[in-house]
Amino acid sequence: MKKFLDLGFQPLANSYLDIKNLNKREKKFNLSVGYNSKNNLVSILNTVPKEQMFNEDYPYKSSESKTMKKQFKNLAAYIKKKFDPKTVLEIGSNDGAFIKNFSKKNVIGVEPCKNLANITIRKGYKIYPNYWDTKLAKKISKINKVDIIYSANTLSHIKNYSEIFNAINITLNENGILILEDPSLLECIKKTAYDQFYCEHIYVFSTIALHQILKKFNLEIFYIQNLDTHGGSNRYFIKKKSNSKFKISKNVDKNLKKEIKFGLNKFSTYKKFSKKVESSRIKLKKIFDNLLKNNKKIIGYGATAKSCTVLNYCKIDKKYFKFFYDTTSYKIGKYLPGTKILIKKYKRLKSSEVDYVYLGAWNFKKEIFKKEYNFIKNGGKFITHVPSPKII
Ligand code: DWN
Repeated sequence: MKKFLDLGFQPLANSYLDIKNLNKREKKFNLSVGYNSKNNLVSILNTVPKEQMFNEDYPYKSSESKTMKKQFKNLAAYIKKKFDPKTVLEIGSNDGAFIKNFSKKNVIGVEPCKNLANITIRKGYKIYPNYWDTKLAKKISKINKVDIIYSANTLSHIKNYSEIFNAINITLNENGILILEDPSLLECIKKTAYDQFYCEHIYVFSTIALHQILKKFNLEIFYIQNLDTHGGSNRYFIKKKSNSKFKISKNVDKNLKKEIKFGLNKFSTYKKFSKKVESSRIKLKKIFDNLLKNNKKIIGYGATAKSCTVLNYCKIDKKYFKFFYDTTSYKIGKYLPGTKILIKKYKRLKSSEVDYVYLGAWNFKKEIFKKEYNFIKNGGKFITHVPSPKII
């Protein structure tokens, strides 16, 4: 593993602070990112134990954005129509944004963050409040094997991917389908979206890396959908090698070729990216310094895990911000890790109250701009760092 990026000492991205522990020392780790030329994997070099990140206090809920709810609804309809599965299993079911589109008798969730698991358990869904592993896979497959396994934004969070795929092979029917969805490394590099790296995102996958890893587990990608979500994601449709029911689409090869053409299989590409990250930091800091000098009122929109990386790396803290707005009940009244910026309950933006709004949730720009149409019409401005720092 060769290091190409150092994002400094960072706190745990989703460890929002209570007022009572605002002055306590936070746990920090060195956020460095590397490339492994053997399997083309890009990963963070120092990891945090999973129990410190995914526990009964996990604050992120997938249902907070209309975009994600709609996306999950559409995918569920597609799965029902195309594959007509008897049983669907979701790894990392969060607050149920995906599984709620299925009948309770047809769907199983796995969610180790107990506060989130309880939301869906209370609604009557079958949820295992555990980490996904072979022990749990054996327990589930004793009851029934499943036709579809879906997992969005979860594979990238689990260090031991061998355990994941072994467990999947135990539970998935011979003719079953695995659908994996995660941020695309190609889009991350193209957009200089270095904030895709934080403690929880151990890997940001390229198709080339995943394609290679899956071979070891007798699994293969047969179709890929390129999505807009989370700044550009890939949805991989995967089958067991022995399953001849589904043909491998030409678009798998197209995606592989696109990534190779861009250079995702070369260390020099990542070195170039790291230089762009450094200039992005300088530009963003300059924008904030100028606004502060001119006494502009700045707030943040969407207290994301991604914002933690950006603000701590760029050293933009509570001196610059009045507060952040967020709709998530678990985050309101708390403070962003490291930078200690207060998070307030979301209120519609008014240009008479705020001058500039930093887009922490830049991945939902379309949804947010639609909602804040009046603010923009009345001269309100946003700041973003993706694909390069600017005022919009
Ligand atoms: O992989 C992960 C992704 C899927 O979710 C996790 N590791 C953690 C989390 O990352 P994030 O916090 O960077 O994700 P989002 O989805 O970009 O977070 C959006 C945040 O913005 C949420 O806190 C909700 C908030 N929000 C809001 O306040 N108003 C979002 C929208 C769309 C809004 O209109």
